[in-house]
Amino acid sequence: MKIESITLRELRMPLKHFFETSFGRAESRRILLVTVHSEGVEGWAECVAHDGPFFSYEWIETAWATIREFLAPELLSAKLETASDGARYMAQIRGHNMAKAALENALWDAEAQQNQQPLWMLLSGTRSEIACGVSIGIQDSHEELLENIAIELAAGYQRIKVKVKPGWDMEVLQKIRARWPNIVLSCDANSAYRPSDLDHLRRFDDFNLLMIEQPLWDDDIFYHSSLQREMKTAICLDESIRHARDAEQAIEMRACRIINIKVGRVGGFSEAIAVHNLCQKHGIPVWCGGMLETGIGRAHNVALSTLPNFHLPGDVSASKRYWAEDIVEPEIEVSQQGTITVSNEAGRGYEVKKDLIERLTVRKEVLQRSAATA
Ligand code: OSB
Ligand code: MG
Repeated sequence: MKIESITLRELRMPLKHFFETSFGRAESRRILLVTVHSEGVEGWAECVAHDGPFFSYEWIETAWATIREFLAPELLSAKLETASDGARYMAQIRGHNMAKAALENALWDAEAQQNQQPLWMLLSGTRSEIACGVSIGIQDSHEELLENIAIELAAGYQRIKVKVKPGWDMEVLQKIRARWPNIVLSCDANSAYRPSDLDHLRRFDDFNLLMIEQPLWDDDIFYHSSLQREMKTAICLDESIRHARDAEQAIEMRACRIINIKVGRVGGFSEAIAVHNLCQKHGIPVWCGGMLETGIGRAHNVALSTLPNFHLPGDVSASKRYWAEDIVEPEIEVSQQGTITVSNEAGRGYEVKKDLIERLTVRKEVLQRSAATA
């Protein structure tokens, strides 16, 4: 795979509805898109870094600068056989997984197109349909949250996840369970609690939750393992799992019983597959997390979710929950049974709407293969 150039674009897109977590509220997104131009095809991917360093230290400006200064030059002078080789060329740059993932995933999309093969097959996926859940943010009132849950259940979603934090937890869960005693329900704290909250955290056990996601620090495994011993509810790690080695430690230490895989957080499809395979070997089910992606990142999440150990519904939901108009065609749609049927087109399976992308673009930079390596 010879890479002739790489295009970076920043888009501004308002969210249909604000999304609030324990670390803050987002009303809109700055979207970083990567296009890899290689031997007649365009591989597209989305960098899932957000507008500020809150979910992780990466944000759109660090990703843009790291890609431009360090990662893209590696790939533009590399000799790649396959997309996964890209990960090895970028490995000497520490961290910056979301920036790396955007490049590597664009290579996978390009490779799938060059092979005239659907991306999910290139990733060794085995499902033609994936199970979908929704993640519902903190709302202005309990009533609004309950109303939102009712809407998503009526749409067919198989699992409801609510964001929690101190002051938006026990009462909220009580009200949800009073109205829907039997739905598949989980919660995500995004690091809002501390080990000293143990007595409080134990009360999550009263709600028959599928899991509690990332209750403690974003970079912690050790204290989660102490906490898992004290709780019946399965802990799921999100932020703490940056690569397969983290997953291995977490499993060894029994810090969680479930792992959320976000392809951006772990640095790309190669590492996501490694985390998936490791979890499968140890009997730890995984599910695909979301980062409020546009259709491009979402298409990649759909493809990843076809791997066999994605046993639980992911945070991969319909485009229309986020965007007035998505930048792919068709938009990502979810059936009344809460499933997405995987596309059998070559590559990511969703066309990019180039005119719309051009109109939404506020910044663009083309990185060329240097004359010396051409
Ligand atoms: O922790 O899973 C998370 C959104 C932004 C940052 C972190 C998270 C989330 C979500 C939303 O839960 C998932 C989605 O709908 O894309
Ligand atoms: Mg999470």
